[in-house]
Amino acid sequence: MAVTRLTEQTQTLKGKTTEVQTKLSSCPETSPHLVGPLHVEFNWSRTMEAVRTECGSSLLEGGRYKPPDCISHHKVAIIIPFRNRHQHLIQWLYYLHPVLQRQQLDYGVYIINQDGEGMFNKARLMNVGFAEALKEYNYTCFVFSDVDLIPMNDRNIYGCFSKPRHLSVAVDKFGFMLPYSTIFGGVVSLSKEQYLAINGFSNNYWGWGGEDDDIYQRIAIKSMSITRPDMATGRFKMIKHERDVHNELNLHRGEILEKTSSTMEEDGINSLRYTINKIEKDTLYTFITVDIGSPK
Ligand code: BGN
Repeated sequence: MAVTRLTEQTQTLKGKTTEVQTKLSSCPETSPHLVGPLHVEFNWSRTMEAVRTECGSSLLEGGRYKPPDCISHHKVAIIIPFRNRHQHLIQWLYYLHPVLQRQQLDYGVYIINQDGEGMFNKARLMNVGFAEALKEYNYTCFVFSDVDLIPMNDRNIYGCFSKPRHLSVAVDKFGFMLPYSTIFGGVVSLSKEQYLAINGFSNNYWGWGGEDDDIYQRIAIKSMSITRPDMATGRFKMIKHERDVHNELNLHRGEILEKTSSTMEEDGINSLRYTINKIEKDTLYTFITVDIGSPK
């Protein structure tokens, strides 16, 4: 399908600016720019400024990108729940921007930063990312990623498919294997429809653990299944770190998880409450600082 996009402004001889319409077609099914396995290592330290210089020239403000020569199949908001992980963010941005561009995605990167020092709530931050990204652009696909997970193969597409997708299937930390068959954490993608069908994520997991199993439950309860790449394509490196402060193991996670089927219709994107404290536009990302409240 040919789509018209205003792509250029040209100067006429008389110095007047005219807009030239260029017909763009859909991007190919598989991007010709993919290279496969990637070398990933973390024994370097670049500044954010250096990454901006290296990766920023192709980006629009807020960490936005569209392929210049075709219309992407995927309009993707990448949502990263965040607090106090500046070094990891530098590494994530350095590795991911080139990958996402080789994948010919129409994408934006949203860092959802939990304000304050209260207990961390990753799933609630991911819900905020969904809501805030949609205020900016008609995204059709949402990739939720931990800030410390870097893909080792660019054929692992950060897009959406006919089923919710688990992308980080072979993480070095777990010996490049699934730790258990229903794991659905790390890096996952859901289309807007798939996400809304499960009422987004639970808002009630404070601290570490369980929120990803809850998402899996929601998908299963709605009679959906998940897809995964093969174990070679789905390899990831995790940046090693200590457990964050104020993200202690959630001792209630088991009991909340048992009740998912009876609570999910009332607990999710439809019950999300939050206050945006700041939105900052960097070349490499949109940084949203949010007050998500505290456990009742
Ligand atoms: C599981 C956690 C997940 C976590 C994986 C991998 C729970 C729920 C117990 C009822 N699930 O054990 O949240 O992503 O380990 O670390 O703790």
